[in-house]
Amino acid sequence: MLKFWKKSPTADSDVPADPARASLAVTTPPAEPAAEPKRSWLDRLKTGLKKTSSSLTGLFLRIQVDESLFEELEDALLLADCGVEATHWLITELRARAKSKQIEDGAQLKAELAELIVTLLTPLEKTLPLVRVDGAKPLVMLIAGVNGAGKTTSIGKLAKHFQLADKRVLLAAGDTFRAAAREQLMVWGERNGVQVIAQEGGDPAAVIFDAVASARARGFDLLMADTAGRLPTQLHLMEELKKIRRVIAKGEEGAPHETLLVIDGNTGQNALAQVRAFDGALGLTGLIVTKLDGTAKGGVLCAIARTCPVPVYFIGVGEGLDDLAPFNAREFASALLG
Ligand SMILES: Nc1nc2c(ncn2[C@@H]2O[C@H](COP(=O)(O)OP(=O)(O)O)[C@@H](O)[C@H]2O)c(=O)[nH]1
Ligand SMILES: [Mg+2]
Repeated sequence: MLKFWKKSPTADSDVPADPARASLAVTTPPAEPAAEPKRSWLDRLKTGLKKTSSSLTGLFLRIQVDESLFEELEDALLLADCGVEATHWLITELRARAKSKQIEDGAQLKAELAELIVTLLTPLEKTLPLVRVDGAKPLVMLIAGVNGAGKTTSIGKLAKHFQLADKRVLLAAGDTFRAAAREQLMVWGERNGVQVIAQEGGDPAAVIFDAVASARARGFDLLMADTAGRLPTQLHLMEELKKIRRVIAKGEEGAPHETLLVIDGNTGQNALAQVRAFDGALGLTGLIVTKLDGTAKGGVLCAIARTCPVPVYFIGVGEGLDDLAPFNAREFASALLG
């Protein structure tokens, strides 16, 4: 049985109508308790990437730019999850620049590396479109990823951002394996005053198909479909995801319009295998990289940029409603290099 759920008719009364707030940048909720001053997301990102930034910055304190510095830098980039290809590219370019510009001190070399990282990461910077190319509604987003990557949490955070951009949002609880997953999405829905379409058990493709029909019939701007976590090696589950995609495509012109993979920023080089496998199965349009506030080393974005460049729409920097920020190459590079 399909369940329709909404918190209270007044729940979205705090959604501002000001289109100037339509940017997806981080916003401060009016009712959040102010036990301690909330740090900006950039601060949280910087703290999260501290380990990487201090090991890199430490190297640049050297007075002399010599061969051993490049070698240690190479090791540090590999340890920071940059991967072999991106590390090789960065070091090769850095050597060339150091030579052509006759760089002799660490600070100057660090500035060059920062610019190279920005160059590497900039192609990943892209704004998630909130309207369809054909102008019709709804824009359907399918969210996939391994278990615990942060899919449901990111959907909850995005629902709020989209509402602040004056969009009417509907959520589909496509993780039908676990009752807890459905409940979790409903809690996020409740926090935002957003409706959730859910079904007890059953076929995730059918739940999402119904949600698409409902979103269209009721004029919603956006539909975000959650899915159960799966590993790329679980082939039957990857097939199920392809089926979900096919069924959505039958239900709505051009849908899903966005197919997003959520990656845990702590996954290291395995993130690349995830991007490749999910891209192969679904054709990804974007990524959300979560948990960059914890023990993540951050270099994984360089690896993605170099070997499987799928746009990174958002990065997650905490568990709260506001802890999601649009990816910005320059800010990220500055956090990575401290
Ligand atoms: N620190 C931190 N935790 C996060 C972030 N995103 C999600 N989480 C946590 O990761 C756990 C798994 O998230 P969930 O959304 O249930 O993952 P799912 O299985 O992919 O749906 C939860 O405890 C979340 O609170 C993030 O950006 N930072
Ligand atoms: Mg989930």
